[in-house]
Amino acid sequence: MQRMTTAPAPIELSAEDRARVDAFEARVADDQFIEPKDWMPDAYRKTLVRQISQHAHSEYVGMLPEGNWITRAPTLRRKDILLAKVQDEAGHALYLYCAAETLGTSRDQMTEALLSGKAKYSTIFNYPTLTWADIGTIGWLVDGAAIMNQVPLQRASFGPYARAMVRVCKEESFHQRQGYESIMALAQGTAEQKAMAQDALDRWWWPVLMMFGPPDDKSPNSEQSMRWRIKRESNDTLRQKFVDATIPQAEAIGLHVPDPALRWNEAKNGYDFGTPDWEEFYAVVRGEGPTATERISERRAAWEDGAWVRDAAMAHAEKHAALTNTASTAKVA
Ligand code: FAQ
Repeated sequence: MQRMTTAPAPIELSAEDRARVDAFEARVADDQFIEPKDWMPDAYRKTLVRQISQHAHSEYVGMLPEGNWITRAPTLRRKDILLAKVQDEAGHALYLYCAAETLGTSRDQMTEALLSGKAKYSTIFNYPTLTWADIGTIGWLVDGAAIMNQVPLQRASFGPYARAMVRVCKEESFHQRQGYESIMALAQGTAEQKAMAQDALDRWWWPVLMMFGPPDDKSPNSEQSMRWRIKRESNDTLRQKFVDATIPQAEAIGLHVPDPALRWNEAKNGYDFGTPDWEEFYAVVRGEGPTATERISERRAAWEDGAWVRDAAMAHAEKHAALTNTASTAKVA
């Protein structure tokens, strides 16, 4: 007997749920912010937790490559700037963890996901910082790429994420400028300093282009995230904008971007450029990056070493709450 094949039946929503979904979608389409207490589809909540927590982890792990150079900064001024910058990254992680917490996930759950490898963080922080020029290059290019990606996120549909991005973008702008100024000093310095700046650009260029994520036709989350107005611009659009903004900056300080395919395309009013090594990207995403093991073990050690501080803060809060309760009970009596 021949079996009839039928398409799976679409999930039926109750009239009440249909009305909620319609109202949610209308608000998103009208560019209104969705706030934590508003009703939202589960999948929207999950996507936000995924993206915001991974963004927070990136800021948090992202302190390590530069933190590694604080004691070795060449002057007191550079040390001061670097210390402030690394502290800013910790602050960004905190705003983002707080924004994710408003969606009903806890800091402990997010940390567990990072340390167990379940949650990702940006591939870029799995590369080593070998010389002082790497620090200027991170400010110039990594913060530069981060801003390019984060400016549109200031208009993300989820209010707490969008508002966190406003402050983050202001600080990242400062980071980008200090990085460019630092790399400019090297590029205009001695022949050895210029060579060090060029070597850093050679090593960081392609990993920075990978920060924007896979090409649009290989990006499984983009379509839905753009429909929900979480992402406002596609991975490839932002990568192109970054290349167009950065090439003149490299040329202005006499550095050479290591891409033989790079050329100005008058018709598209932008640069044509080569293809990043996507195999390398996916390997780093899988946790096989050059410094992946070191980064996670440092974060695990920091979490474990800080346990007594969290315990002490909880004990203090409980003692304070008990005292307040006793005082208010006495007042009522
Ligand atoms: N690294 O479908 P898509 C910074 C994953 S902050 C690792 O395109 P989506 C500040 C992606 O998660 C840098 N994984 O995904 C700083 C997904 O896997 P999943 C971080 C990546 O979410 C500077 C899969 O590939 N910024 O640097 C990467 O629509 C200096 C498929 O990809 C943000 O997080 C990657 N590069 O688009 C700190 C910005 N790319 O999760 C210290 C917010 C993709 O389904 C020093 N995030 N994947 O398992 C976003 O805009 C987006 O999440 C994208 C990815 C664009 C990163």
